[in-house]
Amino acid sequence: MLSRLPARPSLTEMADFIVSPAVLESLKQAGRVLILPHHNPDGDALGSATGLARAILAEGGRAELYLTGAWSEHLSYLLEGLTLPSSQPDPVHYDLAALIDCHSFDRLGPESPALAAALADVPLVVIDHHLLAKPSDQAASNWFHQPEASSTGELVWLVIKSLGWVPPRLASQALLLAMAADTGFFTQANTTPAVMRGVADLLELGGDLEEIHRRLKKNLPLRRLKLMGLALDSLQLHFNGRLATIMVTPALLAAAGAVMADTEDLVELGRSLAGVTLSALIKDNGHGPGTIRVSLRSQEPVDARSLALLFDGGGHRQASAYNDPQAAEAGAALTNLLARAEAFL
Ligand SMILES: [Mn+2]
Repeated sequence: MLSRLPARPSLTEMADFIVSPAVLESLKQAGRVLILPHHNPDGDALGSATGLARAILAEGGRAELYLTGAWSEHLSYLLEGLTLPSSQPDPVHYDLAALIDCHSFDRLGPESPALAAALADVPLVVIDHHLLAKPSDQAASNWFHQPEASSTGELVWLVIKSLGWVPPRLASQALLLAMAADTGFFTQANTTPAVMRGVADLLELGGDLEEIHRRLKKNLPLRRLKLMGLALDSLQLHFNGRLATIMVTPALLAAAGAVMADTEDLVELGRSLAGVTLSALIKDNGHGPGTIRVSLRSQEPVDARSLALLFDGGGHRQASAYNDPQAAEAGAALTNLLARAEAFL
Protein backbone atom coordinates (compact mmCIF):
# COMPACT_ATOMS: atom_id res chain seq x y z
CA MET A 1 0.00 0.00 0.00
CA LEU A 2 2.69 2.46 1.01
CA SER A 3 4.63 1.84 -2.19
CA ARG A 4 1.72 3.25 -4.17
CA LEU A 5 1.86 6.62 -2.41
CA PRO A 6 3.57 9.30 -4.50
CA ALA A 7 6.85 10.57 -3.09
CA ARG A 8 6.27 13.95 -1.43
CA PRO A 9 9.62 14.75 0.18
CA SER A 10 8.74 18.38 0.90
CA LEU A 11 5.67 17.31 2.84
CA THR A 12 7.65 14.71 4.75
CA GLU A 13 10.14 17.34 5.78
CA MET A 14 7.28 19.49 7.04
CA ALA A 15 6.37 16.77 9.49
CA ASP A 16 9.80 17.00 11.05
CA PHE A 17 9.75 20.32 12.86
CA ILE A 18 11.97 19.88 15.87
CA VAL A 19 11.22 22.17 18.80
CA SER A 20 14.28 24.03 20.01
CA PRO A 21 15.46 22.49 23.31
CA ALA A 22 15.90 26.02 24.69
CA VAL A 23 12.20 26.72 24.12
CA LEU A 24 11.18 23.47 25.83
CA GLU A 25 13.54 24.05 28.76
CA SER A 26 12.30 27.64 29.23
CA LEU A 27 8.67 26.56 29.36
CA LYS A 28 9.45 23.62 31.64
CA GLN A 29 11.33 25.84 34.14
CA ALA A 30 9.02 28.86 34.07
CA GLY A 31 6.47 29.15 36.84
CA ARG A 32 4.90 32.39 35.65
CA VAL A 33 4.54 33.01 31.90
CA LEU A 34 3.26 36.14 30.16
CA ILE A 35 1.86 35.27 26.73
CA LEU A 36 1.75 37.97 24.07
CA PRO A 37 0.02 37.28 20.75
CA HIS A 38 0.28 39.88 17.98
CA HIS A 39 -1.75 43.12 17.88
CA ASN A 40 -5.39 42.64 16.79
CA PRO A 41 -5.10 38.88 17.39
CA ASP A 42 -6.77 36.62 14.82
CA GLY A 43 -7.97 33.05 15.29
CA ASP A 44 -4.51 31.56 15.09
CA ALA A 45 -3.00 34.10 17.49
CA LEU A 46 -5.77 33.84 20.11
CA GLY A 47 -6.18 30.07 19.72
CA SER A 48 -2.45 29.47 20.07
CA ALA A 49 -2.05 31.88 22.98
CA THR A 50 -4.99 30.57 24.97
CA GLY A 51 -4.15 26.94 24.14
CA LEU A 52 -0.64 27.44 25.50
CA ALA A 53 -1.97 29.28 28.57
CA ARG A 54 -4.44 26.51 29.41
CA ALA A 55 -1.79 23.83 28.95
CA ILE A 56 0.57 25.67 31.33
CA LEU A 57 -2.21 26.13 33.90
CA ALA A 58 -3.06 22.42 33.70
CA GLU A 59 0.58 21.66 34.53
CA GLY A 60 0.31 23.78 37.66
CA GLY A 61 2.11 26.83 36.27
CA ARG A 62 0.78 30.37 36.03
CA ALA A 63 0.02 31.95 32.68
CA GLU A 64 -1.42 35.33 31.82
CA LEU A 65 -2.26 36.85 28.43
CA TYR A 66 -1.54 40.42 27.40
CA LEU A 67 -3.70 41.40 24.43
CA THR A 68 -3.52 44.60 22.38
CA GLY A 69 -5.95 45.96 19.81
CA ALA A 70 -9.27 44.32 19.01
CA TRP A 71 -10.45 40.85 18.08
CA SER A 72 -13.56 39.25 16.69
CA GLU A 73 -16.31 38.67 19.23
CA HIS A 74 -16.47 35.09 17.91
CA LEU A 75 -13.11 34.50 19.54
CA SER A 76 -13.90 36.02 22.94
CA TYR A 77 -15.08 32.71 24.37
CA LEU A 78 -11.51 31.46 24.13
CA LEU A 79 -10.58 33.87 26.93
CA GLU A 80 -13.14 32.71 29.49
CA GLY A 81 -11.56 32.05 32.86
CA LEU A 82 -8.08 33.24 31.85
CA THR A 83 -6.17 36.09 33.51
CA LEU A 84 -5.55 39.22 31.44
CA PRO A 85 -3.57 42.02 33.13
CA SER A 86 -5.53 45.19 32.40
CA SER A 87 -2.59 47.55 32.59
CA GLN A 88 0.95 47.33 31.30
CA PRO A 89 2.46 44.14 32.71
CA ASP A 90 4.90 44.49 35.59
CA PRO A 91 8.01 42.43 34.77
CA VAL A 92 8.51 41.34 38.38
CA HIS A 93 5.43 39.12 38.05
CA TYR A 94 6.86 36.93 35.26
CA ASP A 95 9.86 34.73 34.68
CA LEU A 96 9.16 34.16 30.99
CA ALA A 97 7.53 36.11 28.17
CA ALA A 98 6.24 34.26 25.08
CA LEU A 99 5.65 36.02 21.77
CA ILE A 100 2.99 33.99 19.96
CA ASP A 101 2.20 34.16 16.23
CA CYS A 102 4.77 36.95 15.91
CA HIS A 103 8.52 37.21 16.46
CA SER A 104 9.10 40.83 17.35
CA PHE A 105 7.79 43.26 19.93
CA ASP A 106 7.14 45.51 16.90
CA ARG A 107 4.04 43.41 16.20
CA LEU A 108 2.36 44.42 19.48
CA GLY A 109 0.84 47.62 18.11
CA PRO A 110 1.12 51.13 19.58
CA GLU A 111 2.28 49.74 22.94
CA SER A 112 5.23 47.96 21.31
CA PRO A 113 8.03 50.26 22.51
CA ALA A 114 6.69 50.38 26.08
CA LEU A 115 6.23 46.60 26.22
CA ALA A 116 9.68 45.94 24.77
CA ALA A 117 11.21 48.24 27.39
CA ALA A 118 9.17 46.85 30.30
CA LEU A 119 10.00 43.23 29.44
CA ALA A 120 13.60 43.79 28.33
CA ASP A 121 15.01 41.77 31.23
CA VAL A 122 12.43 38.97 31.18
CA PRO A 123 13.62 35.82 29.36
CA LEU A 124 11.78 35.37 26.06
CA VAL A 125 10.58 32.56 23.84
CA VAL A 126 9.11 32.98 20.36
CA ILE A 127 6.68 30.60 18.66
CA ASP A 128 5.77 31.77 15.17
CA HIS A 129 5.27 30.80 11.54
CA HIS A 130 5.52 34.22 9.88
CA LEU A 131 8.38 34.87 7.49
CA LEU A 132 11.02 37.11 9.02
CA ALA A 133 9.69 40.64 8.86
CA LYS A 134 13.08 42.29 8.53
CA PRO A 135 16.29 40.88 7.06
CA SER A 136 17.99 42.02 10.26
CA ASP A 137 15.83 39.63 12.29
CA GLN A 138 17.47 36.33 13.14
CA ALA A 139 15.86 33.21 14.45
CA ALA A 140 17.57 32.49 17.77
CA SER A 141 17.84 29.45 20.01
CA ASN A 142 14.90 30.70 22.06
CA TRP A 143 12.75 30.75 18.93
CA PHE A 144 10.55 28.00 17.53
CA HIS A 145 10.17 29.65 14.15
CA GLN A 146 8.87 27.60 11.21
CA PRO A 147 7.63 29.62 8.23
CA GLU A 148 6.60 26.37 6.52
CA ALA A 149 4.09 25.59 9.27
CA SER A 150 0.39 26.11 8.54
CA SER A 151 -0.26 27.98 11.73
CA THR A 152 1.22 28.87 15.08
CA GLY A 153 -1.38 26.50 16.52
CA GLU A 154 0.40 23.62 14.79
CA LEU A 155 3.68 24.73 16.40
CA VAL A 156 2.25 25.25 19.90
CA TRP A 157 0.81 21.75 19.73
CA LEU A 158 4.26 20.36 18.87
CA VAL A 159 5.70 22.26 21.86
CA ILE A 160 3.09 20.84 24.24
CA LYS A 161 3.50 17.34 22.80
CA SER A 162 7.29 17.55 23.02
CA LEU A 163 7.02 18.55 26.69
CA GLY A 164 4.95 15.42 27.30
CA TRP A 165 2.05 17.52 28.57
CA VAL A 166 -1.53 16.33 28.10
CA PRO A 167 -3.57 19.46 27.37
CA PRO A 168 -7.05 19.91 28.82
CA ARG A 169 -9.94 19.78 26.36
CA LEU A 170 -10.27 23.58 26.13
CA ALA A 171 -6.61 23.82 25.12
CA SER A 172 -7.13 21.18 22.43
CA GLN A 173 -10.14 23.12 21.16
CA ALA A 174 -8.20 26.38 21.07
CA LEU A 175 -5.33 24.83 19.12
CA LEU A 176 -7.70 23.17 16.65
CA LEU A 177 -9.37 26.54 16.14
CA ALA A 178 -5.97 28.11 15.50
CA MET A 179 -5.15 25.51 12.84
CA ALA A 180 -8.60 25.79 11.26
CA ALA A 181 -8.40 29.59 11.15
CA ASP A 182 -5.09 29.73 9.30
CA THR A 183 -5.89 26.97 6.80
CA GLY A 184 -9.38 28.17 5.81
CA PHE A 185 -10.85 25.19 7.65
CA PHE A 186 -8.31 22.88 6.06
CA THR A 187 -8.97 23.90 2.46
CA GLN A 188 -5.90 26.01 1.65
CA ALA A 189 -2.60 24.92 0.15
CA ASN A 190 -0.96 25.02 3.60
CA THR A 191 -3.13 22.10 4.80
CA THR A 192 -0.21 19.69 5.04
CA PRO A 193 -0.03 16.14 6.35
CA ALA A 194 1.82 17.63 9.33
CA VAL A 195 -1.05 19.88 10.37
CA MET A 196 -3.53 17.06 9.86
CA ARG A 197 -1.43 14.85 12.16
CA GLY A 198 -1.77 17.60 14.75
CA VAL A 199 -5.52 17.69 14.14
CA ALA A 200 -5.69 13.92 14.64
CA ASP A 201 -3.82 14.19 17.94
CA LEU A 202 -6.14 16.92 19.21
CA LEU A 203 -9.30 15.09 18.15
CA GLU A 204 -8.08 12.10 20.15
CA LEU A 205 -7.73 14.45 23.14
CA GLY A 206 -11.37 15.46 22.89
CA GLY A 207 -11.27 18.19 20.26
CA ASP A 208 -14.47 18.86 18.34
CA LEU A 209 -14.24 20.49 14.89
CA GLU A 210 -18.00 20.70 14.48
CA GLU A 211 -18.23 22.95 17.54
CA ILE A 212 -15.46 25.19 16.23
CA HIS A 213 -17.08 25.46 12.81
CA ARG A 214 -20.40 26.32 14.42
CA ARG A 215 -18.87 29.01 16.63
CA LEU A 216 -16.88 30.62 13.82
CA LYS A 217 -19.11 30.20 10.79
CA LYS A 218 -22.69 29.63 11.89
CA ASN A 219 -23.06 32.17 14.64
CA LEU A 220 -23.27 35.44 12.72
CA PRO A 221 -25.23 38.44 13.96
CA LEU A 222 -27.68 39.79 11.34
CA ARG A 223 -25.59 42.93 10.81
CA ARG A 224 -22.79 40.79 9.36
CA LEU A 225 -25.05 39.38 6.67
CA LYS A 226 -26.37 42.89 5.95
CA LEU A 227 -22.79 44.13 5.68
CA MET A 228 -21.98 41.26 3.33
CA GLY A 229 -24.84 42.29 1.04
CA LEU A 230 -23.76 45.94 0.96
CA ALA A 231 -20.12 44.96 0.50
CA LEU A 232 -21.05 42.75 -2.46
CA ASP A 233 -22.72 45.75 -4.05
CA SER A 234 -19.40 47.58 -3.77
CA LEU A 235 -17.41 44.72 -5.36
CA GLN A 236 -15.48 45.71 -8.49
CA LEU A 237 -13.50 43.59 -10.90
CA HIS A 238 -10.30 44.79 -12.56
CA PHE A 239 -7.75 43.43 -15.04
CA ASN A 240 -10.15 41.13 -16.90
CA GLY A 241 -11.68 39.82 -13.69
CA ARG A 242 -8.46 38.68 -12.07
CA LEU A 243 -8.55 41.25 -9.24
CA ALA A 244 -11.65 41.76 -7.09
CA THR A 245 -11.90 44.73 -4.73
CA ILE A 246 -14.35 45.55 -1.97
CA MET A 247 -14.30 48.86 -0.13
CA VAL A 248 -15.64 49.28 3.39
CA THR A 249 -16.20 52.89 4.44
CA PRO A 250 -17.69 54.44 7.59
CA ALA A 251 -20.90 55.08 5.57
CA LEU A 252 -21.15 51.41 4.56
CA LEU A 253 -20.62 50.26 8.16
CA ALA A 254 -23.28 52.68 9.39
CA ALA A 255 -25.76 51.48 6.76
CA ALA A 256 -25.31 47.89 7.97
CA GLY A 257 -25.19 48.81 11.65
CA ALA A 258 -21.82 47.05 11.69
CA VAL A 259 -18.32 47.70 13.02
CA MET A 260 -14.94 47.13 11.39
CA ALA A 261 -14.46 43.87 13.30
CA ASP A 262 -17.43 42.51 11.31
CA THR A 263 -15.47 42.69 8.04
CA GLU A 264 -13.08 39.79 8.56
CA ASP A 265 -14.60 37.34 6.06
CA LEU A 266 -15.49 39.85 3.33
CA VAL A 267 -12.20 39.40 1.50
CA GLU A 268 -13.13 35.75 0.89
CA LEU A 269 -16.20 36.86 -1.09
CA GLY A 270 -13.96 38.25 -3.81
CA ARG A 271 -11.69 35.23 -3.81
CA SER A 272 -14.66 32.90 -4.31
CA LEU A 273 -15.44 34.35 -7.75
CA ALA A 274 -14.43 32.35 -10.83
CA GLY A 275 -11.37 33.85 -12.50
CA VAL A 276 -10.29 35.94 -9.52
CA THR A 277 -6.71 35.27 -8.45
CA LEU A 278 -6.39 38.22 -6.08
CA SER A 279 -9.03 39.65 -3.76
CA ALA A 280 -8.54 42.91 -1.88
CA LEU A 281 -10.61 44.33 0.95
CA ILE A 282 -9.97 48.04 1.52
CA LYS A 283 -10.98 49.13 5.02
CA ASP A 284 -11.35 52.85 5.67
CA ASN A 285 -12.25 53.67 9.27
CA GLY A 286 -12.33 57.42 8.60
CA HIS A 287 -9.13 58.05 10.56
CA GLY A 288 -7.13 59.31 7.59
CA PRO A 289 -3.61 58.76 6.22
CA GLY A 290 -1.78 55.63 7.32
CA THR A 291 -4.89 53.93 8.68
CA ILE A 292 -6.42 52.59 5.43
CA ARG A 293 -6.00 48.84 5.80
CA VAL A 294 -5.86 46.56 2.76
CA SER A 295 -6.29 42.79 3.23
CA LEU A 296 -5.23 40.54 0.36
CA ARG A 297 -6.14 36.93 -0.43
CA SER A 298 -4.73 35.19 -3.46
CA GLN A 299 -4.95 31.95 -5.36
CA GLU A 300 -1.83 30.31 -6.69
CA PRO A 301 0.29 31.47 -8.44
CA VAL A 302 -0.30 35.01 -7.17
CA ASP A 303 2.04 36.04 -4.34
CA ALA A 304 0.02 38.43 -2.18
CA ARG A 305 2.84 38.85 0.34
CA SER A 306 5.25 40.36 -2.19
CA LEU A 307 2.59 42.86 -3.19
CA ALA A 308 1.95 43.75 0.46
CA LEU A 309 5.69 44.24 1.00
CA LEU A 310 5.63 47.08 -1.56
CA PHE A 311 3.43 48.94 0.93
CA ASP A 312 5.52 47.90 3.98
CA GLY A 313 3.02 45.19 4.88
CA GLY A 314 3.49 41.46 5.20
CA GLY A 315 1.91 38.13 5.96
CA HIS A 316 1.79 34.94 3.94
CA ARG A 317 1.81 34.08 0.25
CA GLN A 318 -1.96 33.66 0.06
CA ALA A 319 -3.03 35.97 2.89
CA SER A 320 -1.34 39.28 3.59
CA ALA A 321 -2.17 42.85 4.52
CA TYR A 322 -0.81 46.37 4.71
CA ASN A 323 -1.73 49.88 5.80
CA ASP A 324 -1.40 52.15 2.75
CA PRO A 325 1.24 54.68 3.84
CA GLN A 326 -0.01 57.30 1.32
CA ALA A 327 -3.77 57.02 1.05
CA ALA A 328 -6.07 59.25 3.11
CA GLU A 329 -9.26 57.42 2.10
CA ALA A 330 -10.42 54.18 0.46
CA GLY A 331 -10.56 55.55 -3.10
CA ALA A 332 -6.92 56.61 -2.97
CA ALA A 333 -5.91 53.22 -1.58
CA LEU A 334 -7.71 51.57 -4.51
CA THR A 335 -5.85 53.79 -6.98
CA ASN A 336 -2.52 52.93 -5.36
CA LEU A 337 -3.36 49.22 -5.36
CA LEU A 338 -4.36 49.23 -9.03
CA ALA A 339 -1.08 50.93 -9.90
CA ARG A 340 0.98 48.11 -8.32
CA ALA A 341 -1.19 44.98 -8.56
CA GLU A 342 -1.24 44.10 -12.24
CA ALA A 343 2.39 42.94 -12.25
CA PHE A 344 1.46 40.27 -9.69
CA LEU A 345 -1.59 38.82 -11.47
MN1 LIG B 1 -0.90 32.64 12.09
